[in-house]
Amino acid sequence: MAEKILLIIHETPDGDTLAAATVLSKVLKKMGKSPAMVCKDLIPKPFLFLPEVSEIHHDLLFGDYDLLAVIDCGDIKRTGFADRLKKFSKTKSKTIINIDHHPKNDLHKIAHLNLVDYEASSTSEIVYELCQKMNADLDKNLATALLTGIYTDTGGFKHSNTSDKTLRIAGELLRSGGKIKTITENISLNKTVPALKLWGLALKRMHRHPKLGIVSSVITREDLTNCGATDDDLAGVVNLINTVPDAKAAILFHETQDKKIRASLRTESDSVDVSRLANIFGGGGHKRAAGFTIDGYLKTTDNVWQIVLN
Ligand SMILES: [Mn+2]
Repeated sequence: MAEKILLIIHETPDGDTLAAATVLSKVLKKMGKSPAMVCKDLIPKPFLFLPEVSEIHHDLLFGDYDLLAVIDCGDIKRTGFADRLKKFSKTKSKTIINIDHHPKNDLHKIAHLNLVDYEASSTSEIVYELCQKMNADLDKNLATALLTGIYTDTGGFKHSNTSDKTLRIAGELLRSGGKIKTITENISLNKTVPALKLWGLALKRMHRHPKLGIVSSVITREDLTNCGATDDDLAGVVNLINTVPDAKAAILFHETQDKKIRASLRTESDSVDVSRLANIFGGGGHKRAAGFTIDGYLKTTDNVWQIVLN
């Protein structure tokens, strides 16, 4: 039986990976285990209300652990620790468990156990079922956390990955004392003036491609500085431009801190799979939400935006 367990949260963490990992951490502690959590990147402010987030490390020695659980990562690269993970997988008597709902998951190649459900709305939904099987007692804070993971990955129960099972589980989490209001207050209704200014810029620059029916917008580093906004404020911008009813897909291009361009893709169309487009550029994700990163910067001439490759 593994005692020292490391939970890996994916880079640029979202509500789902954070909720699933923090709840598992708490449940494992109650079972007398010694879990730890690691995430390469900083935790975005809206998720600081989740239990245990203050205990997330940004780096740890993998060799100190018997078991790694990779949470909601989609692929090895997204863990942020690809090389170390591959090395760990080759070490005798060490185990990797992959807990995820992303399709085309290459983690299964190195994981010893895959708890993967493509039909699940979120990894939090899978973790809920795991908790049920382990007879773990979910208090109101843990219920709110899992509800946060489900809420964020379903776009507040608006995306079509919201199944009857998702809503049944959400109902059970509410019955355990989970609070929707805590989630909306922290995540949806806490927009600051800089964040809204940034949204304004993104809306102003929206462009609809006449033939492809793709709606896009751009945000540069300079925009963030001018608005006084942070990277956390970018969350939600692509979902906002994805509200155009007849658009095939929405893409937001934004410059990252490490001088690259991150493209976030969304679609509401049943006939479009944005992960296929993301795959072409070395990215990945789901049918309805995906992303990729390119080495370059954004440039404008006469209100026409261009991606300049480095
Ligand atoms: Mn997820």
